[in-house]
Amino acid sequence: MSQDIHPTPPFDETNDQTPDIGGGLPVIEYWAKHTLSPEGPKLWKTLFHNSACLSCSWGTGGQKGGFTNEEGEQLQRCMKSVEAISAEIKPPIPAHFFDTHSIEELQHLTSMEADRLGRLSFPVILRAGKSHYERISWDEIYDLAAEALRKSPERVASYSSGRSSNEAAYLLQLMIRALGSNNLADCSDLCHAPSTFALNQMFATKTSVVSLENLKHADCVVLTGANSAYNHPRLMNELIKLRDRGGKIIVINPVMEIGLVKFGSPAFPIKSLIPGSPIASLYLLPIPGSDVALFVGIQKALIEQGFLNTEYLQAHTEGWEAIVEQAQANSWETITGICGVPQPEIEAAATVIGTSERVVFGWAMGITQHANGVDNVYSIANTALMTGNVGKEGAGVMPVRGHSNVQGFGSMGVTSHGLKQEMQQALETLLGRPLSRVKGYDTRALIEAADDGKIDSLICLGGNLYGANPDLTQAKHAIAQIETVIYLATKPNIGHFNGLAKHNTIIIPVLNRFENPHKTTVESGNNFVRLNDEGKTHLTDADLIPEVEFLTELAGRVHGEYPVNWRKLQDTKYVRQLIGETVPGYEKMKTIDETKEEFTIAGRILTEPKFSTPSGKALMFTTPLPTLTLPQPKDLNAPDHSLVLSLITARSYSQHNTVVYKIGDKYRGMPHRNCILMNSLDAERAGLQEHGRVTVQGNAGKLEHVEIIYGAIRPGAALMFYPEVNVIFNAKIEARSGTPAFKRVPIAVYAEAVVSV
Ligand SMILES: Nc1nc2c(c(=O)[nH]1)N[C@H]1C(S)=C(S)[C@@H](COP(=O)(O)OP(=O)(O)OC[C@H]3O[C@@H](n4cnc5c(=O)[nH]c(N)nc54)[C@H](O)[C@@H]3O)O[C@H]1N2
Ligand SMILES: Nc1nc2c(c(=O)[nH]1)N[C@H]1C(S)=C(S)[C@@H](COP(=O)(O)OP(=O)(O)OC[C@H]3O[C@@H](n4cnc5c(=O)[nH]c(N)nc54)[C@H](O)[C@@H]3O)O[C@H]1N2
Ligand code: SF4
Ligand SMILES: [Mo]
Repeated sequence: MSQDIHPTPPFDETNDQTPDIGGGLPVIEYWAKHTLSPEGPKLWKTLFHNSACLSCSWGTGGQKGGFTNEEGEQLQRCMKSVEAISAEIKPPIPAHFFDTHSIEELQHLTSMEADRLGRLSFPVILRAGKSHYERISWDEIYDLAAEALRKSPERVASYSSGRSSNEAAYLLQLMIRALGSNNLADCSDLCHAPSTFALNQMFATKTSVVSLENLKHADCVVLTGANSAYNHPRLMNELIKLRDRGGKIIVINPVMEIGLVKFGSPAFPIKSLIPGSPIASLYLLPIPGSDVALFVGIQKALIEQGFLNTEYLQAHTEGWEAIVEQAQANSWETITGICGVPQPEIEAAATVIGTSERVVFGWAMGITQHANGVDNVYSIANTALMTGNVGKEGAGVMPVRGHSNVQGFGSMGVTSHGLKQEMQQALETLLGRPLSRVKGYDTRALIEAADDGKIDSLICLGGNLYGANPDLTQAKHAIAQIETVIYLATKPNIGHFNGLAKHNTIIIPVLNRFENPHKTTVESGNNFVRLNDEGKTHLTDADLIPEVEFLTELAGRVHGEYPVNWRKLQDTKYVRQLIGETVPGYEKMKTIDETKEEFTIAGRILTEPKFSTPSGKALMFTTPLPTLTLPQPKDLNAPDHSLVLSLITARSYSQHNTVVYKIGDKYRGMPHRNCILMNSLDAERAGLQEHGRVTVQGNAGKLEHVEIIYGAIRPGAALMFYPEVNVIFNAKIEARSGTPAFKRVPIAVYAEAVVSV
């Protein structure tokens, strides 16, 4: 008999369209369909290539083959990896495609249609006043790009997404900083920036302190605001193994994500794949945005149950008394009133944490993408410290990162949030002068600055700046104020057709990770550096360029030989040497070309409670409980009878960020993109019905004809898919990290008027 505690209905109500387990046979069907299709041989070849998976930060694959994780365990590729590769090995966009399709036509493409156009395979430009993208020569590209970079440094910016290599990331930031600009906006600004900020304040580190090996020793995992069954599938194997060895898992999420209840993993074909393995021992469903209150509640219960580790707090932390006081001062009524989780469930969570020996606290976007995202992270880490769970084997704080190399971008210095002292000094020595003291624009600040006409030139290393931002109308308008925008990309996306510059928009087709003619490296969310071997592209007659080649050529034209011989750096071995000399913890990069030794970055994994803060202790910060209100319908320009809900904007099962691979989400029972997942109680309270069509109105726009889907989600909350939904709201911004509150968006929902004749 299972001892697992799950909330009673109506929270765990599901609709009949959804499967009983996450993962399971559909995963195998997907593998079979793709690997046995005409693209199969190419897919297999790529899967076996010695390079890291393109998709998520879990970081599977590398020198020991595509299927191995850093512990040398085999069969670690998931279906998401196949999905990502399959999108990259598509045929090229036909040579005359852009001649026959105007920009106006292209602006009507959905995300999925844009991706399905094929691989970008020749450079194009859209000139002011022209109706079509047209081919452009490399000479003209370099002339235009160099001229764009020669504008005054504070008017030049970059944006990047975490799929490119460490080498490209390092070169990008060196080129921009050598101009005297710190405008290095990055997708992490929209993602884990609150984790980076909070961990740096508390522990003087910016990343997870847990290694994969460490995770294998945990006897409890608290997974908050992360839908890992969709977004980090190989983490699920670790959770299954943890349950098998008698450990406990607490899941905290306003949505009952089926894969976090039970997951069928192909890695365990007999015992797990079909029946599914239990994941959550305890599943708590808080009100979106209330995690601080919930964690303060857990802290209160830990104190009441005698689990406060005072000895540890005294020896290894500062500021703990205020945290204890805060937990004691807030009443149970206040806490449960804010988070909506009953006291016995919070107490049960505290008992599980308090009686476990080694607890790992993991989290993702459900924690960071809130107006108080930094406080959310503080409250999780405070809970970990109160139980002595940071700085020991098998325990710690583990932000579950996004893109496959987003963490590497941070390590390489692609950030506008300030560098580690050591790295700043190393760069200043290299540049022979101080870095600019003008704070750079992060992603939101970049959009605001562009909107105000303060940006002349923007270079985008991957990503979809337009589609990833809230308020797409503003994003489009803002990008349109920039004179020159240069996109380096592997595939077309809606940003290339809607994020258009005032004068010139240039799209440069690049080789991806498994196609580059040179070696590259990436860093996983577990702080492990992977070496990717050289590869070949299937686009034989195409005119693509490696990112490193483009960046070094451009930098050479702008900077001459300052501060390095850029053209020499086209051999990425020399970039790795520079990285080894200037990036803290990356010393082993200097010799990786000879040794081929992939490595864990020095100083990141904490197995002893010794922190790099000035006092050597972890600093704890109090976390004000959030006041969670929702506007009135009229504040959103909606009819008075509208239902106001707090909307979670998230990923469907088959998408990678702004790129949609398939329109439905079978695990949540959402058949297409224009659906809203809500609790039946809410709908019925407002006189709405399942499959009814509604208008969903935010503070910046509305979506019409949206289909209601009933699901296992807290009453008062709803879920829709990004990027489509980004058109309806302008998000609140977390003040310390700049991250938008994508997970608590106030919306008004109302039935469409029935036109009578
Ligand atoms: N296949 C695939 N893999 C991916 C990605 C992808 O798009 N596709 N994207 C990559 C990137 S860049 C990232 S950042 C990660 C994203 O990985 P996730 O963070 O898992 O992605 P989201 O879809 O944003 O899901 C957030 C989860 O938080 C929950 N949540 C929302 N609000 C709250 C709240 O207030 N409190 C709590 N406790 N939970 C809440 C939601 O219900 C949802 O389950 O995945 C990475 N991996
Ligand atoms: N409403 C809402 N908005 C969100 C989020 C949310 O949860 N809700 N999540 C936010 C998060 S966590 C993130 S990380 C951002 C994601 O924001 P981005 O990282 O900007 O967007 P992606 O969709 O990942 O970018 C995909 C594009 O990258 C390009 N690309 C892929 N591989 C490569 C490569 O190797 N090199 C180059 N040069 N280009 C490549 C392709 O052109 C592809 O179309 O979105 C954010 N926006
Ligand atoms: S878990 Fe992430 S890194 Fe591992 S194979 Fe799947 S998508 Fe790739
Ligand atoms: Mo992300």
